[in-house]
Amino acid sequence: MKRYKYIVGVTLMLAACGQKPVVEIPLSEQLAERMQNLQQRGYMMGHQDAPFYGVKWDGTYVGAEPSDSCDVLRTVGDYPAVMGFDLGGIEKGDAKNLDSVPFTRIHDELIAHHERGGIVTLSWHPRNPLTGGTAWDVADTTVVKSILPGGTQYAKFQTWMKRVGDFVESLKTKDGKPVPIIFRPWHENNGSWFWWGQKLCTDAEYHGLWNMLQDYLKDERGFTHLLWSYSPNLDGGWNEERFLKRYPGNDRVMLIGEDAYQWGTEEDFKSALTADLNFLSNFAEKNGKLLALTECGMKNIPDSTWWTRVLVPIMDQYPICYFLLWRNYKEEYFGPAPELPCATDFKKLYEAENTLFLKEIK
Ligand code: BMA
Repeated sequence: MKRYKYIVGVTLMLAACGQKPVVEIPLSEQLAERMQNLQQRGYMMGHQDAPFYGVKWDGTYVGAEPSDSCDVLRTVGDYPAVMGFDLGGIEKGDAKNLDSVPFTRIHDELIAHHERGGIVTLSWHPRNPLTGGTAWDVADTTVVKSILPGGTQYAKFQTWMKRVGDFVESLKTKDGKPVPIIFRPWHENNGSWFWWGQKLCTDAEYHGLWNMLQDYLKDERGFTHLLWSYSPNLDGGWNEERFLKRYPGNDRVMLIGEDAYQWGTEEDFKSALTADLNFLSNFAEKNGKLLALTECGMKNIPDSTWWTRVLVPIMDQYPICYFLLWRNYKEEYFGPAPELPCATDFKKLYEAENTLFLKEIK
């Protein structure tokens, strides 16, 4: 990671002397350095789909202007530092994503968050290219194979990648600069609930899938502003041998993390997350990668002190850059809202010195 500092330092020196730097630092590396520096001060708070809807309100997606509302803002008076958005549906040329948010709104809100100084991340829940079902359609185990070279759905998937590429390319600031994005495809791949999951493809097919998308966006489209993030699901049993089986490789990944939800007991969650973070933080350190909880939470927060009692004491022990709570939707929410009993606990989390929200990272 020190490399980023060096390159940025040299470039700034040259710029100060009025000279055009020889090397242009990729935006993804500039973002990595920014995140690494911020990590020295603590971890950023992130929220999925923050500006579109919340537990008690629905933006109804009208109007072209980015909104100024979100549940985190309503609860603590500050935006999350990180906002997550999902591309599911873009592959078919749909006007709205899988959660009914128009892509025009995603486009505007993502840029707006970047322009207000925040950090943005994109996930993708593409439909099943073989059956036409959702990302969760896992009845057929030949889907990944079908989109790789020689497969029956290869041509179709090339079009799907192009649509992703076109949307990503459209994410530019007013002065035409690409917005740096933490890009997080093919997530939770150690589970078997997505068509790219553990039992749905071989290790080689998973690598083929990852590489095909990455090579397309990186080499064919020339995108250097994507910070590639690898995020399997909470596992509880990582060791190097198991983890490396589907890890895309050090030259292909800048951030590692995992999606960690408490679905069962608190004890199980705590022990699995602690075991995973012991492994992941060592791996990240050894290989010069950023570390994050790329998704996390407890659905509908039945325990109103869950964040400060369960999550925070674990996160405090590791060099995590950010944690991203999943979306706040009416019957399924993971973040705070002023109307909820967990609001008090979230304010406590907000006030802790090592939790970073937008105002603290600008
Ligand atoms: C899942 C759920 C779904 C949603 C999907 C993509 O975890 O929240 O309701 O469609 O994420 O956002």
